[in-house]
Amino acid sequence: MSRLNFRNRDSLREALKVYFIMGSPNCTGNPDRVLQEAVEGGITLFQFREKGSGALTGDKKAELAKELQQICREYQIPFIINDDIDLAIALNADGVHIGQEDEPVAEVRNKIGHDKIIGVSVHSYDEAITALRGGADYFGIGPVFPTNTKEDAKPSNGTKLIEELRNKEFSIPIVGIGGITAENAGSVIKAGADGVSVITAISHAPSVSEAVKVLRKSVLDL
Ligand code: FQP
Ligand code: MG
Repeated sequence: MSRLNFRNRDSLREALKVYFIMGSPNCTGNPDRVLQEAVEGGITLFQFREKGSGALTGDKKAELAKELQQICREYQIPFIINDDIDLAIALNADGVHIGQEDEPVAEVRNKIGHDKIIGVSVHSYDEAITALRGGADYFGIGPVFPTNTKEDAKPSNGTKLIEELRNKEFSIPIVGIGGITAENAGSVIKAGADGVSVITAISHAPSVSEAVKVLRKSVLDL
């Protein structure tokens, strides 16, 4: 089967536009159903982040990951795994997302190979330089706005770092994260991000597909 090269910067910029992150702790209902509705609504990228209170582990985590990966495949949406490099390799996921407390980017690149996406969370200019040199494909920058989803979230910093990196001629794809909604998504794109990443704004919406459509509009119709 021929595949798109998701690591290509322009493909990645497109994929980052409406980036949904989710695991079972973020869903009140069935995670498969939530993702199914989200892909129908038009998300462009998905990250499996099985973390927080009640998170699945071991075989149960891997089972859920496979189910969600299958849904992504049907819609040709790249499937990224948060933190768990071994699971990403086992499932032949399209990529991984790592933070500053996770394995160094260069090590992760050695493990997963050159055709996989590596996203890295960065909170400063220095972290950005290190991640870029290590071989990151995109940066996740946030929290842009206050968020309750992540227990260890840093204070929100607005779009300052996104603007700073763009002013310093960083051309790497960037996605904003943290407290983003359809109302404030436009400001994140205007600051220089290629897309927005959300958990709760989609997973807790009364209508998941409607929430995705509204978010899509706020990002794509600028
Ligand atoms: N940005 C993104 C993305 N995804 C993430 N998971 C994070 C940032 C946060 O390691 P990290 O990454 O700091 O914390 P955790 O592992 O708890 O998520 F860019 F994809 F939107
Ligand atoms: Mg992490």
